[in-house]
Amino acid sequence: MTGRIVKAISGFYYVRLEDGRVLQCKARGVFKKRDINPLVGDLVDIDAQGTQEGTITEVHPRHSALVRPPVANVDQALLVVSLVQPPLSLYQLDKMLAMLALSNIEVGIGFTKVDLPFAQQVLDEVKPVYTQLNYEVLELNVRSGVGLQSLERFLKGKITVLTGQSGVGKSTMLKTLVPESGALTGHVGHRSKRGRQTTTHVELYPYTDGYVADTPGFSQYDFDKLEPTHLGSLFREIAQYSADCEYRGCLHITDSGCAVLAAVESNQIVKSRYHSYVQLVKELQEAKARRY
Ligand SMILES: Nc1nc2c(ncn2[C@@H]2O[C@H](COP(=O)(O)OP(=O)(O)OP(=O)(O)O)[C@@H](O)[C@H]2O)c(=O)[nH]1
Ligand SMILES: [Mg+2]
Ligand SMILES: [Zn+2]
Repeated sequence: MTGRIVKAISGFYYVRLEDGRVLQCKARGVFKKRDINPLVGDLVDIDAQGTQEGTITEVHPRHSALVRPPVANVDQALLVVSLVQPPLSLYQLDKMLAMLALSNIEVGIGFTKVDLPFAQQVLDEVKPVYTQLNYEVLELNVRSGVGLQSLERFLKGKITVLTGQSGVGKSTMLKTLVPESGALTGHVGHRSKRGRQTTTHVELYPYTDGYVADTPGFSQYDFDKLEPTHLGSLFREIAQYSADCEYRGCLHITDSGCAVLAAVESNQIVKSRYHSYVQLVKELQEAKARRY
């Protein structure tokens, strides 16, 4: 029998079969010796023991694997971003888009809380920036169901991770999509960063013919090791213009004759995006300096 690992807790893997049954499984003893580490998202073969339990006998090849959060075969991420409460940070948004680009994951942006005061104004300002860059942009009020159809279309048939900062509405979204997920949603106070209701492990929930997972957020670990000169390739428009840049290894910050700077000056590159880029270059330079 073949199934998908939807959850992993203290040595047990929960494998969902095609008929919807979920079996609690152990991995074959030999996996450890061979350094095979089954992940949530893996397609696996199992031997069933009775109707509730089984043993994983084979892990199918993965097309992708994230380390933190540990999930295999993710097709795409929905970057959940709240327009207000917590307020939108373009810097955080651009940084997360760059991090997802580094992980090679397709990404859509889901702006939440469109129902709250001033959210529409913020949305009108930022939405064109990202649609222009060919990101799929969804507008959502998960509480009242606004935008749910486009969300369903986005999720259909894919394995999707919901990611984004604390308090933006990921768990609320999951609970709306999959009521039985029992996702914990927190009320955001100003400093509820490490609140007990924050999601801590990854679980895939079947939705339409795909899966959705709420994630505790992406690790910055690999990103911090990125060479500052590579950052431009993770910003779609900067990557495009840097092809015309005269300088190899140009950081696109000071040199005259830099095609990216010229595009910023003529407003072909949006200033807020460029600001995020510059700030990130500085962060990466500082991270690099700390390593030596
Ligand atoms: N007005 C409004 N409130 C929302 C919406 N979506 C979520 N909320 C509220 O925002 C708060 C935080 O939502 P959560 O779903 O817990 O946020 P989260 O992204 O899961 O946060 P973490 O688990 O900490 O990462 C809750 O009080 C939700 O009720 C929305 O579309 N509109
Ligand atoms: Mg949550
Ligand atoms: Zn340049």
